[in-house]
Amino acid sequence: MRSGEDAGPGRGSRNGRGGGFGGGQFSINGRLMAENFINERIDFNTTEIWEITNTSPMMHPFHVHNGQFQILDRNGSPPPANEMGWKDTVKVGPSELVRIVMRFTDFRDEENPYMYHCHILEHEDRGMMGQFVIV
Ligand SMILES: [Cu+2]
Repeated sequence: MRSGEDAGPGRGSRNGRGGGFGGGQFSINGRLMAENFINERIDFNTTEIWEITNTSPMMHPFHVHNGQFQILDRNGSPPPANEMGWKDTVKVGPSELVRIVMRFTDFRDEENPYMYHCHILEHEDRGMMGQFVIV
């Protein structure tokens, strides 16, 4: 997914570089969860495609709040039948690249963020989580 470079709270960039799980800690896009940092600002009602890569040696189930998505492809191949429906979580295995597509059509709010995170409790507790606002 797009990276949130450390340009200060609410200034997460959208440049698409350096993304993914891993990096030696339980980080996403090189960052641990920080309560005062908005990782992404997403335009209301536009189509989003997020690229989720996993550079760690373990699987991470990536979960997004405030919407559902569809899986475009997994390592460039179409998803299997059981992954073709609407999802709010997708497994991303080691060295995998998964692309998801979604639109955020509800609850536009510049102040109150939603979360995306690994759905393994021990991982999210160690910082594998980020915040986004719909603007
Ligand atoms: Cu995880």
